[in-house]
Amino acid sequence: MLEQELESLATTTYQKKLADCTLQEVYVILLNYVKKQIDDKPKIERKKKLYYVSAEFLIGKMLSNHLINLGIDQQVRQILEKNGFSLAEVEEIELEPSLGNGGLGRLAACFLDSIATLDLPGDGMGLLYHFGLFEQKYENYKQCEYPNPWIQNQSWLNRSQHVYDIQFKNQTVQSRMYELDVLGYHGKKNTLRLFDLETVDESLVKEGIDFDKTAIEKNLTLFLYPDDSDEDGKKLRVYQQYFMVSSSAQYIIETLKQNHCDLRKLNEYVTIQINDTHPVMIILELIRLLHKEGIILKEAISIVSQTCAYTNHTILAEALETWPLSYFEEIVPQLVYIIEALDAIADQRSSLETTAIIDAKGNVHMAAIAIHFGYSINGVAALHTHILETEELKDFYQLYPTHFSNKTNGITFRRWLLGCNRELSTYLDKLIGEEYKNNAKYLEKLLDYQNNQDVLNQIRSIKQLKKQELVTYLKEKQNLVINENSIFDIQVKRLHEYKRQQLNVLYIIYQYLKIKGGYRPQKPLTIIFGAKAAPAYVLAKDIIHTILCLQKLIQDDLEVNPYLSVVMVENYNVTLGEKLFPAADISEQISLASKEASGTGNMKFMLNGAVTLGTDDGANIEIHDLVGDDAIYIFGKKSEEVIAHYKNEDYHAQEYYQDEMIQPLVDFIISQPMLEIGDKKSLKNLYDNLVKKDYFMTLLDVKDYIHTKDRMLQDYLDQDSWSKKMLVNIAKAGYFSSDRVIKQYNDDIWKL
Ligand code: 26Q
Repeated sequence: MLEQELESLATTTYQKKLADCTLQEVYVILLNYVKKQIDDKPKIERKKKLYYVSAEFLIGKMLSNHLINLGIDQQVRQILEKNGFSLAEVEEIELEPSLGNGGLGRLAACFLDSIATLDLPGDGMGLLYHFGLFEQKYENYKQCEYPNPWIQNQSWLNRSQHVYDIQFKNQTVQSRMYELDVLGYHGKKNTLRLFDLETVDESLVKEGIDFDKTAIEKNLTLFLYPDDSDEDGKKLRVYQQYFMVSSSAQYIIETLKQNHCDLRKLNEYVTIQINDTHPVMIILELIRLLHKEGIILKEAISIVSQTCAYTNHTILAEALETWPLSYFEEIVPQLVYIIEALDAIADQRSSLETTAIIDAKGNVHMAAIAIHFGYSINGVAALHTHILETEELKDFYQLYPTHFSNKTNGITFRRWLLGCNRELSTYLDKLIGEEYKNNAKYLEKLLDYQNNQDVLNQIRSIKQLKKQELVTYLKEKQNLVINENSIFDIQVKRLHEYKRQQLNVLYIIYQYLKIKGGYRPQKPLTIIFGAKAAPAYVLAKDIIHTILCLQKLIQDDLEVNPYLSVVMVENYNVTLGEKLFPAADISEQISLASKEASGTGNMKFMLNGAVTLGTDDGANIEIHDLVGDDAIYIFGKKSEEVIAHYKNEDYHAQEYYQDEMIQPLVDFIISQPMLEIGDKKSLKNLYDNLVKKDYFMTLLDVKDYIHTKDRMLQDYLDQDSWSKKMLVNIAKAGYFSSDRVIKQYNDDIWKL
């Protein structure tokens, strides 16, 4: 049946038999077949609808995901194989949509999957960036950035007939909506709506990722978060944000009117989840549009306040957006009277400077708008929410205690288990049954087998298979050579000082020097990194440079390379993540306690049987609570101590650097062998920073990190006890299904 349909598509499209098609043609046949299947699926409909507004949706490739959710992946796999193809090679044709930076964008994608799976009506709203986040390449051991065009002629995107005028002070541009189907697991569908500038001009980009930042009518949807280190870049962000929220708000109101809904009852029909501060202007725009519809301002403000909910993803001060009021005057003056009205109301509710919308310097605090004029605010892990309530947002918490709640993040098991680790999921199917696919809690059934030798062996051999697959893939794609019989220790995430890739760097140096001194580890270790640095983040790029220099140094050192290697994969993205998580033995989650709001990579590793080496931060704490002391390795200072150091200003890197164990490690960064490979300025910058500033307290935790990691590597050698740790991690990962989180959002916040 399915096979006949694919054959007939091959005939009508290419006048060939399926077996004679090229991979490209097979991909297009599958694309069209799946799109048609999805067309026939009903939309999820109820009285009230959720709009999840986000500047990022890091959705990953769609083909396999759709096949899984349609329940036809096995069948398609077999048909392809019968005709001489593999699904894996067909997947390679599809380009990954480049619509996010990291955690926040990937979370939005997992949430859409779970919302549809739970049969809740909820659409994503965002932007269609043509070049998305830059593509990373290494040249001379340094990160270089290139545009990342990902929109193919034949793609999952559907162009809609919805076009909106977006009014800026100096010009009006048009926004067109594109749609992507979001399919629930064995279920119905929702839509991801992405807005694009009608007059966008890709030819504006000539070399690298540079372009004329002032040509708004051509550039608005070219890139995700263009470098905002200069004035024009910052303003472009304001243009992008307004474009996104005005398009979304116009679509929402148009839809309500079509359905003859009373706009005064907006909150009975609509709820809007604002993903971080980036879409906060939707509050202002909705108030403006309701006011324009004849609703008095005061009432419009009240209606919108009952409709919007905000999620905070970070406590890093620099990420909490503020814009000078003058930007609004210059770009979207129609919002200024609303900001001033909201500011006046906020002042009446509290006279504290910490909760002001417009501060004394004339800056507009986007988070303050969302908290005063929304009905819910949540953090993304227990510790994170606690810190928001007691530290960062404590004055808001005093004002609106009932608006605060915690929603610990989650991940979709469709992509992060069924999709990326079919061997593990089919093994689980046989062992514990398939209930866990609908209720991830059932993964705990696996605990019954923690002393079963055969099960432990099976889990270990699946891990070995995934390691071999990764080795083959990275050899083919990036010409990297990895010993499949080594321990795979993986740290993949955006590059940021607070995530402390530099701590891992110091461990590498420690291990390198030990081997140079005659130590011979029993089992070789491969430390794998993947990370992009923001183009203007100099120190982050210097850390990448240091890692690439170490990679080269160790690769060329015959004395060391049998025991230790460092691999930094290029252009880490969702697709690479799908290969890396299943292959990991050790999951590095080593942020400075209090700084990583949640983390979600930690959950993907855990679900695939890696053991966490982490600090008491974000969701690591909840992983620890679930798996117990024996199946996780926790080190470093607790968040209270870290927060106290910041308050008392009593952390001085210099004092830690003086230590006889630490000093040689830091010094090695600017040693002769490193300088022979790398760039002095860059290496020296990292060295100086660690010795003199070290804002994220790397040296505070380095000794504990080294000792804990050594202990972990030692424990790895006891294969059975290690396999048991793997099993416990998999069994307990059910809590981190995004289905659980979405149910909580719906029960507590959306009430769809
Ligand atoms: C803000 C202003 C100017 C320029 C850029 C930004 C900006 C861009 C992206 C600020 C923040 C982001 C992204 C943040 C992010 O990804 N946060 C992560 O969210 C995850 C999902 O909740 C958490 O698991 C991570 O802990 C958190 O770091």
